[in-house]
Order: sequence, then C-alpha cells, then structure tokens
Amino acid sequence: MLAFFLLCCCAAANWIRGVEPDRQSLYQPDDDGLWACLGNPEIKISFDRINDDYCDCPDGSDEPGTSACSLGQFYCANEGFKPNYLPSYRVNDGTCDYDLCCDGSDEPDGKCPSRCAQMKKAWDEETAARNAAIAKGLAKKAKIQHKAHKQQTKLRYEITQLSSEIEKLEQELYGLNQLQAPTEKESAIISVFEQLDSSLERLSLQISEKLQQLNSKRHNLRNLEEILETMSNEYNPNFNDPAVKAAAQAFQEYSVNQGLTKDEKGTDQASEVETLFANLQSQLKDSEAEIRKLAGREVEDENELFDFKSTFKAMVNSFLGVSKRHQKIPSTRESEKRKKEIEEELKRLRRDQQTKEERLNKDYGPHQILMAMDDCIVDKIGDYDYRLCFVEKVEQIDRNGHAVRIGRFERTEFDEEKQQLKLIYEHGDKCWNGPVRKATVLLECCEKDTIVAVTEPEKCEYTLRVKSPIGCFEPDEV
Ligand code: MAN
Repeated sequence: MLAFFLLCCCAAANWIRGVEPDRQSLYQPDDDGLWACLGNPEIKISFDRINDDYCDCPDGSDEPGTSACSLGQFYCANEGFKPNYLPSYRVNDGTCDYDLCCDGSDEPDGKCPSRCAQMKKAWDEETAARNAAIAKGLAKKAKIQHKAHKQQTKLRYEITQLSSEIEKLEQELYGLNQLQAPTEKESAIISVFEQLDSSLERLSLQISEKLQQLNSKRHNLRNLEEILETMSNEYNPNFNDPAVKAAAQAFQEYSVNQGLTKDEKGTDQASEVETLFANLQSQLKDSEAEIRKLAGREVEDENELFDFKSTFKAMVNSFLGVSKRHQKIPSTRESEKRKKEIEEELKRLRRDQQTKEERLNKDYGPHQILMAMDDCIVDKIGDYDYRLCFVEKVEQIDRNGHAVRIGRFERTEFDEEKQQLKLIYEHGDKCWNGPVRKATVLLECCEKDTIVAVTEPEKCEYTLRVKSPIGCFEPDEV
C-alpha cells in the first residue's frame, strides 16, 4: 500500500504540464538531475528548470506548459472530447481558449471550467445532422447517377444503330458506284451477256415461226385426209370406175399403215426445233466458257460469279417463257438520284453520330454523372443574379436583366484530398479592358442545388460555392 502511494506521488511529481501522455517519458532527469533539450541534446539544464517560465531550449521543449517559448505547443487532454494542441503563446494569457482547449487547462486552475461535455454534445449533434444531410444527398445523387447511366446506355445504343444504318447506306452507295462506272472487264462481261440475250431473242422468234408453219401444214393435211375419208366411205362400188376404186383402196392402206395421226412432216419440224435448242445449248456453253475466262480466277467475290449464273438462268427462263425477262440494270438517272439521296442521308447520320460520340466522350465527372444535370439554377448573390446551367454555362445577370456569360462548361477536376468535385467554365464574355471571364464551381454536399456564394478573387475570374447532391461522396469514393 505504502509502495503504491509512493509510486503515485513520484508519478504525479514527474507529471509535466502541457505534454501528452505518450511523451511524458521524454521528461526524466538523469542520475545527476539534469535533462537534455529534446531538439538540442547537447544543451543540458537542471530538471527543475522545465516549465519555470524561462525559455532555455531553442526548440522550446523545456517550456511545454508556459508561454515562455514562442515555438512551443501546449497539449490539452480535453477529457471526454478530443485532445488538442494550442500554440504556447496562448497559454496563461488570461483568455480561455475553448476552441482548442475545451478543458480550460491552458489557464491556471479554477480560471476556466471545462466545457468539454457541452462541446462534445454539440459536436455529436452537428455530426449527426451533417451525416443525415450527406445520406440524403447521396440518395439523391444515386438517382442522378442512375439517370446518367441510362442516358449513356441510350447514347451507346443510338450510336450503334447509326453505325449500322451508315454501313448499309455505304454499301448501297458502293454498289451504285460499281454499276455506274463498270470497269473494262465488267464492260466485256456485260457485252457477252447482251450478245447472248439478243441471240436468244432471235432464236425464240425463229422457233415460233417454224411452229406456226408446222401447225398450218398439219391443218391442211387433216382437211385432205377428211376429203379422202369421205370419198373412201361414200363412193359407189356399183359404178365401175377403176380410178376411184384405186384411190379409195390406196387411202384405206394409207390409214392402216400410217394412221391419221402420224405426221412425218411434223416430225421434221420437231427435229428442226431440236437442232435450234442444241445450237442454243452450245452457245450457252461458249458464253459460259468466255465469262469464266474473263471473270475466272480473278473473281475474288463469290457473289459476282453467283450474279452471272443467276443472270444466265434468268435469260434461259425468260426464253422458255418460265419467267419474265432478266432484270435490267437501273438507269443512270435513277441511280444518280438515289446516290444523291444516300449522300445527303449519310451526311446527316454522320453528323448525328459525331454529336452523340462527343457527348458520350466529354468529361462529365466521376461516372459521367453530369450527363444527367441538364437543368439550370439561379440565385441572387450581392448585386447580381447568377445562373448556373451545369453542363452549359454560368451567367451573371445585373438588375436590368442584362446577362453576361462568365464561362462555358469545359471539364471537371477532382480534389482527392478534400473529396471535392470542381466544375471548370471557360471562354466567357470578355471583360472591359481585361481578360475573358472564367469560373470555377466548388461543389459541396447537399440534397438541393443552390449557389451559396460567389467571389471574384482575380478580376473576371469567379469562384462559385455551389451545394448539390453531385458534391456528395462516400469516404473513399471515386
Ligand atoms: C462587370 C462585372 C464584374 C467585373 C467587371 C469587369 O461589372 O462582370 O464582375 O469585374 O464587369 O469590368
């Protein structure tokens, strides 16, 4: 018990005013009762000269609890709240420095009663209110961020759609240009097709003429057969006319042997048609060989060869009457008109795409949140109204309603340390006899958008303090 009492007394006796608990151990006398200045160990003073209101050490370390050394720092324990340091010159100066020492320990005992409990309570309340405001601000910010995200997705989709529309039109234009200006090789191929086409037409005419002749001959023969048949059936055998008898007998033999339907003349005509088809076939073969030679291995595009083949097919089908004549290449006038339309449309689509891409790639702050800030706010500060359109401009409006542009929205900056987002506006209206105006918006967290202060630290360079949900950040966000 006695030992404990002595220890407490010793500890209390060595307790140095104005020094934080972790550094108390630095204030111990050596065996000779001396103590070395902390920043200047070569200077040793008697231990009882610590806090004697006379500054012995250049770093002020011998007077932590008085105002004797100008460089010193006084430690306030601020029991129940946060400990703090006070500049030494404010110690024992007759003023209670509650802002830093809520426990009043900077003045002699009894002069400044502690206010730490009240101050802690007020601080807790302020912190709770601030945290609640930040929470509300963050909730609002989440909605804005969601809107910005949707806008980005929509923009990306629209850009993709535009790309595919542009690609389609470019292909159509390419096709038209190819038709418009056939190469030498293409012209040769087209001419082979044209020759073949006219041969087919000629052949078609010849065949129909031959078939008409055949039909008329068949008709005449049938008439003759009918006359002979009548004569053979109806002649009077009692008239002994040998010529009639012989003719009737000859016709009856003809009917039995060759039949009325056997048509040797017709067979001749058919073989002529067969010959015509054989000619056509060999002509087709020749043409195909010629096209293969022209297009042959040099045709890189499979579709091109496919086109030749289908044109052939269309020609033959047309000749045989299976389908209409093969499709004609559109006229130059038609394709010129279409080309102009496409070019105009392409210009419009490319402009639209570029605007959308610029918007998508512009600096709209962390996670592109400003993309959703498409509104304006106005607040009166001093003699002027200030209008802030977040992603457009800042204006200063005088009492006559005359607006001066302070700057156009350019980009954002983020101060990691302060967790503060800044918006930069440049290229404002020129000041009379001065530079062009520009502004920086410093954002602070709040649920609502408000301009709270405007200063002009340099002529025509403005700083706006603006409260907004987009100024709210979770610790470690971004
Ligand atoms: C106006 C305002 C001021 C600015 C001066 C410069 O009065 O825009 O903010 O400093 O012009 O001539």
